[in-house]
Amino acid sequence: DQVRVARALLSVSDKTGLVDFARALHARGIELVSTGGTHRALTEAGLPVREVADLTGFPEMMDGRVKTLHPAVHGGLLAIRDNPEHQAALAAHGIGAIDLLVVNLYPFEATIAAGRPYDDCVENIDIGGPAMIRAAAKNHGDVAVVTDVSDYAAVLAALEAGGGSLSTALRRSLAQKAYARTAAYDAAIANWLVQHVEAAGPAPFRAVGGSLGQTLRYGENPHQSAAFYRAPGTPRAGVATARQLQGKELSFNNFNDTDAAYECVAEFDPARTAAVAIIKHANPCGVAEGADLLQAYERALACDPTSAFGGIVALNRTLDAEAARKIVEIFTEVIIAPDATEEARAIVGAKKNLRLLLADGLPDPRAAGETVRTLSGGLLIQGRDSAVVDDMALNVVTKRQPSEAEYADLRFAYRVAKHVKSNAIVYARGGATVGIGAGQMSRVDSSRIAAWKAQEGAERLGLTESLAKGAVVASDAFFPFADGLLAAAEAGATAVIQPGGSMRDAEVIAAADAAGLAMVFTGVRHFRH
Ligand code: 93A
Repeated sequence: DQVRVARALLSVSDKTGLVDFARALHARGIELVSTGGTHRALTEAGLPVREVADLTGFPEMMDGRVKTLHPAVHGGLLAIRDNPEHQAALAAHGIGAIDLLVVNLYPFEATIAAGRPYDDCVENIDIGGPAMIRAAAKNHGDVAVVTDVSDYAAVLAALEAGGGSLSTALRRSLAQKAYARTAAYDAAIANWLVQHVEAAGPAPFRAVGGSLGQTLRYGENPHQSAAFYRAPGTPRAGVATARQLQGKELSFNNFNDTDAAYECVAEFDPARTAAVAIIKHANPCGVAEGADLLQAYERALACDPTSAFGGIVALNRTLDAEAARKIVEIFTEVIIAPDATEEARAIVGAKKNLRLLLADGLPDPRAAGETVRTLSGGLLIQGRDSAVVDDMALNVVTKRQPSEAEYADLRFAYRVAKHVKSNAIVYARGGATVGIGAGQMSRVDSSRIAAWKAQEGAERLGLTESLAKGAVVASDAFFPFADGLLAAAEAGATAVIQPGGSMRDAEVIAAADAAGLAMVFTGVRHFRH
């Protein structure tokens, strides 16, 4: 499995270590061939070296764009040594085999990093280099390909050890490295070029292999460009796969909010209960279970009807006429459901602008998958939060055990809290949210907002007691101090669900006991940002 190296072709932009490497090859009796600049460098160092032009019978032309793109080069790289037909072709056309290819590419990445003009960047796209590299790497059964200056020493050592030959293992590993190099090179070109097509189309999903779903009129704000990309592979049911039956084109914010809404409502098993989530600015402003969708919608709406105006409504069952009739009473941006009855479609149809999306099923909340976001100069990728409260071991840490009804509400509230931006505090009662505090930097502030919402809800109904009274409360992460918990107790909550794990858990548990609360720890945090 050793291949004897008789002839090497060197064509390098980065000439670091070139002369020493070539001198050592020459000392082993290896014939050297190279392209213009490389040839010059070697000649100046006093090494005997042939020009590629000599092999091809063509001069380098078009500013070097065509140097090595010729059968005399590619035939020499691709011919299989023990294939008689290949050998006959070499002989017939006077082509000599090339056993070692040493190439590093035009510095495209460095050129774009230096912010050079467009045409300079284009001129630094290497064509002949990658073509030779890929040819030699394909034929690694007979050819060794070196694409990294830092491999020169190892190759020389291997030649020494092999008495002028290179092993299969080495050729194979060099080939692997070679394809990784040309793949990264092409990716760099594609990612650079994407900025110069369709008004700054966002690149991240292209980088991970997505496909353009639709270009959007603008992004979160009118001065931002935007597009929607489908993730590669088989997508989960949801916004990306949904059919839009009617209404205006979805905006960037619609996509984002509709996704948040549908992921949230998908937490509720339609075989167990009807459920509705109403979303604004990617946060739920009301989530409820119900005997049917109409009841669930009315209860979800009651949580915060002001915020629900212009919201996104997600349902976990086939949209029926009763629910549709109620939903269209107020201005709604988008409705998304697994399906809709004919009658419901007709009712929504009367509202021309209202977008109706049918997703053909609910996404599995437990499914694996990734979430991707950009940061300056990179991407952050993580597994999606597929934890579901039903699978968690709920640990009662207080003297008082939650009642059956409290347990049901604790689970409900934690299910919702997963879909509320951190810090998340959710008050719930009877399978409906009554106060949600989202996206605050302080957990106490989220608690205050949630309690205040529950108070407002009571006032709307003409009640004197806050809706937080007798409710349960969920927190997406542990209470770092007893104050957040005390605020909830003061508002009237009777039971608490939270991950636990604070240094001060003992203090928080003591406060819960003192207030007569029941508290369960889930051991699973639901941060969402
Ligand atoms: O312009 S090219 O794409 N056309 C070619 O045929 C070609 N062959 C080799 N660039 C080509 N190369 C590249 O030239 C090599 O990849 C290497 O980076 C560079 C070496 O040129 P020189 O020896 O003239 O410095």
